[in-house]
Parts: sequence; C-alpha cells; structure tokens
Amino acid sequence: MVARLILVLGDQLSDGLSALREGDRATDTVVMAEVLAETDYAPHHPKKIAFLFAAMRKHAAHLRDDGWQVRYTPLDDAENTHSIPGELLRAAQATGATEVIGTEPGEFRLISALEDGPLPVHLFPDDRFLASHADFEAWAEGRKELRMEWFYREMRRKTGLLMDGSDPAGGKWNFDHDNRKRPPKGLAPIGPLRHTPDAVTQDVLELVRTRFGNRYGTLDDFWFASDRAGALAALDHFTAHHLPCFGDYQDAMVTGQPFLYHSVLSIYLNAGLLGWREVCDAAETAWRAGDAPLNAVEGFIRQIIGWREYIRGIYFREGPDYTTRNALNHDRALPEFYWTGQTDMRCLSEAIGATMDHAYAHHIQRLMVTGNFALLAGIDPHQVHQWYLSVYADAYEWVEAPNVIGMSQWADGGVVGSKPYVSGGNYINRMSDHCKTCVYSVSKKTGDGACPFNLLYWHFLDRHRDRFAGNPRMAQMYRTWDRMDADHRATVLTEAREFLAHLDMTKT
Ligand code: FAD
Ligand code: DLZ
Ligand code: SF4
Repeated sequence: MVARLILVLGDQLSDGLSALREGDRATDTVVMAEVLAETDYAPHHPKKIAFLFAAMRKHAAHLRDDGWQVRYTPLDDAENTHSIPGELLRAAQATGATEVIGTEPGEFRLISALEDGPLPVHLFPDDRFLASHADFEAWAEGRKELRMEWFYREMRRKTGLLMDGSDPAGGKWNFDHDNRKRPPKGLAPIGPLRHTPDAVTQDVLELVRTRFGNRYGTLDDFWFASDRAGALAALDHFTAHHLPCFGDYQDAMVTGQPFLYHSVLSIYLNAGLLGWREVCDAAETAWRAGDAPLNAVEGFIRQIIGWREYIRGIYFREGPDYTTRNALNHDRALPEFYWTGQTDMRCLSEAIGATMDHAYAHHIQRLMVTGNFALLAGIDPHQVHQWYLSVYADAYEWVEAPNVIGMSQWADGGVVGSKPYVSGGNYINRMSDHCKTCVYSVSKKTGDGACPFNLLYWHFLDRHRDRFAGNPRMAQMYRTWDRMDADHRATVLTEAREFLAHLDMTKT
C-alpha cells in the first residue's frame, strides 16, 4: 500500500473527518502544521490564533492516542516552511509519501494553494455539514431568489428536527414574532462557560503573546475551551442556562454584556469540536423535556441548520470572486476606530470593544452596529470583509464572506438579502441601552449632537435611490423621506456629507 499524507487543518478538528475515514493508520501519516501563511493571510486576533493552536495541539495528541502517526509542526520549529503546501512537501520528503488526501478546506484560497502545490492532492467532501454542495445546488436550481426560509424548511424535513410527522412542531415553522424583545433593565445572564487554560494552552498563550501580541485585540483573560470535552461542557452550560431566553433576547444589546443569552458555540462548531447534529439535538431535547420554550429552541435550531448551512451553500455556489463584489460601488476606507474601538458612538465602541476583548460579538452587533455603520457610510466592502475575517475567533471565509459581503454589505447585489440591512439610531435605541450613555442624541435628526446613524441612514437611501426605490420592501422608507420638508432633507444630506468628510480624515 502506498504511503500517503493526511492533511488535517486547524478548523478540521473532528473525529470522523472524511480524510481520516479514507486513511489507513498502518501506512499513512497525519500532517498538522502551525504556519504563518495561515496566521497572516488576515491579521487574525491573537485569541483566535491561540484557540486554534491549543486545539490543534490537543487534537494531535488525541489522534496519536487513537493510533495515528502524526507529524505536527509547531510555529517555532526551525525548519518550518510556514505554508501548508510547504509542510506537506517536507513531510513527503521525510516519510516517502507521494500523495496527499484531505478534507475540502473552507476557503477557496487554500483549495487553490493545495491544488497548485507540488504534490498530488485528493480532497474529499467536508461532510460535517448537513447540506452537501450537490444538495444546495439541487435546492437552488431554477429558483429566482435563494431565500433562507425555504431552504430551512427543507432542512427541517430532512433532519426531522422539531417535526411532528410531516408538520412542524407547534404548527409553525417560525416563532420569530415571540422573539426579539427589548432588553429589560437588570438583565443578568451568567455568561458562557469559562475554561481555565491548562499547560498546553499556557504554552500556546506564551508563544502567541510573543509572536502576535501586538495585534488588534487582547490575549488577556483567555477562557475558550480548546478540546472536545470543553466544547461539550460549553454546550451543556448553554442549554441549561441560556437557551430558554435565547429567542427573547436574541437581538438585544446591553452595555457591558457582550454575550447575553447567545451560545458562543460558533468557535467550537466551526473548528470541528462540535457537530451541528449534537448541538441541535441538545436543544430539541431541552424543549421536549419542558426545559426551554419552543420559540427559543426553534430560533436556535434555525440559526444552525438554516442560516449556517445556507450561508455555506452560498459561498461555494457563488465562487472565489464573491469577496471582491461591490454592487453599491462603495469605496470609502475603513475608519481607524474599527481597529481601536476609539469612537464616541457608544454602540460602536461597545461592539468593537467586545470584539477586541473576546474576539466575539453577537449577531446583532455584527449586523446592525458595525455592519450597518459600514454600509451606511459606504465603506469598501472588501475592507469590511477583511476586518471581519481577522477579528472574530469563529471567522473562516465560507461563513464570514456571505454574512459580510452578502447579508451585511449587500455587495453581492441581493443574492443573500432581498433588501439591505440598514437602520437609523432608533433601531439601536429600541434594542439596546447604549444611546442612554452616548454623547450623541438618538432623538436628534440634525444639528449639534444628532446621532450619526440618523444622518447616514437617509444619506444612504438618497444616494442609492435608483437602486432601491423600486424595491417594494423599501418603498415606505422612500415615501417617508420624500414627505419630509425639502429644507430638512437638504440639511440632513449636508450634515451627513460633513460627517463623512470628517470620517475620511480618520481613515486607516
Ligand atoms: P448564536 O447566536 O448562539 O447562534 C447559534 C449558532 O448559529 C452560531 O453558533 C452559529 O453557528 C449559527 N449562526 C447563527 N447565525 C448565523 C449566520 N448568519 N451564519 C452562519 N451561522 C450562523 N458566524 C460565524 O460563525 N463566523 C463568522 O465569521 C461570522 N461573521 C459574521 C459577520 C456578519 C457581518 C454577520 C452579520 C454575521 C456573522 N456571523 C458569523 C453569524 C453570527 O453572527 C455568528 O455565527 C454568531 O454571532 C456566533 O455567536 P454564537 O455562537 O453566540 O451564536
Ligand atoms: C485560521 C487558522 C490559523 C490562524 N492558523 C492555522 C494554522 O497555523 N494551521 C492550520 O492548519 N490552520 C490554521 N487556521 C485555519 C485555516 O486558515 C483554515 O483551515 C482555512 O482558512 C480553511 O477554512
Ligand atoms: Fe449609536 Fe446613535 Fe445610539 Fe449613539 S445615539 S449609541 S451613535 S445609535
């Protein structure tokens, strides 16, 4: 039998990975490598690097215990070539292997690097997802619009999750009208499970502090789990403490509370430490046992078998040029404060501050605060994409790009969203307590101290009238704008332009 290398990437830390299923413990060698090509293609948050290196090192030990020969290159290995193809070549020379098998990476960049590399590589499908590329294509084929809701219903039927026979549990597919409440005063969830770094993680933290410590974001107070047991404990903690209120406060934002009732499981799911099925089963079991209401459990399961799978389908369907799309021709540079958190807009400093501290922000902060502002201000979507890819511990292009380029920046021209997610300050005020402590006044539409979101919202609609005025879901907004007094409209636009000119002076 010919000796082969089995590539296991940093986000492929799953038992039963397709490449491992195809491998042979007697003849093949697993290759894992910490390389600068992966840490530096985007300036990843040090907590993301530390999480992945710690999890990779522990997974390598786990694979050895499971009978595999593992060749692991630590970052500071003097011979490290610092690229995945380079480490494969070095491993081939050392072992005599002549071919590589792997599981399809989640970024086109790395798929191309492997295909163009010096060794023959065979990639097996990544079947850790519910929908294969062929499944998604079959669903998408011939549809005028690829709306997530229809895809989600098909995934419910396919998995049997929250189904009573052929009907959705509770008689409805979607319980969103019960969700998304305003946060009451004194909301105090206990927060995600915090893990004390063990010896392996301590070593990694030291390495990452030395090599990447001067990047965006802090390495202090590192509490992520970095193995499967820790990730499973985090799942139990979520279902016991946070799932029951997940739906109610899914869109809420509270100062000083970045996690609220969110699961904070995406880092574990995306690295392969958890699978979609066990996470959804845990949620459904909680509902069937009477421990969590249906609106919460349905909302949570929809995020995973609906949004997560749909987003991945879009990435692989749309292809490698997706991250360069710019349907609205936005070209403003990303403001410096995205990298420092230093802005007097409270909602933004709160979301960016949480991101710097934890390599995490929840969905509404990503969509309706940092994303909304970038879209309203006309920031170059590619720069926005690079920021999101760098700063979040759960970010890999397959999931980040359709969320940013598609859902958040509408740069794909409407593949993901039938209309752009934009709002003025009122939405943020309704869903958060941030405006109370902001130097700007959310109720002021113009003049000194007017909330910038209020100015930019109308500026966005006005400058993109040709594109959006005919969209039935936006017609009401244009009617409201058109009914405003002409002088008021002129003042809004002038002040928005002044704000943007000032923003340009603080560009990165
Ligand atoms: P919860 O709120 O507890 O949700 C449960 C799970 O559902 C998540 O763990 C995640 O796996 C899944 N999920 C929910 N929404 C989405 C979605 N829109 N797309 C894919 N999965 C989803 N998610 C990432 O995993 N990586 C990213 O890089 C990423 N970038 C984003 C960028 C923008 C601009 C936006 C608007 C969203 C982005 N998301 C991304 C989706 C979502 O914000 C995160 O999955 C979520 O905040 C992770 O936190 P959580 O685990 O506490 O999620
Ligand atoms: C994100 C990341 C980082 C920071 N470092 C490594 C690494 O050193 N070695 C590795 O195998 N994987 C790493 N990753 C994850 C990869 O970037 C990821 O597998 C691809 O982007 C495909 O999703
Ligand atoms: Fe954000 Fe405007 Fe509210 Fe300030 S007033 S927190 S800028 S929405």
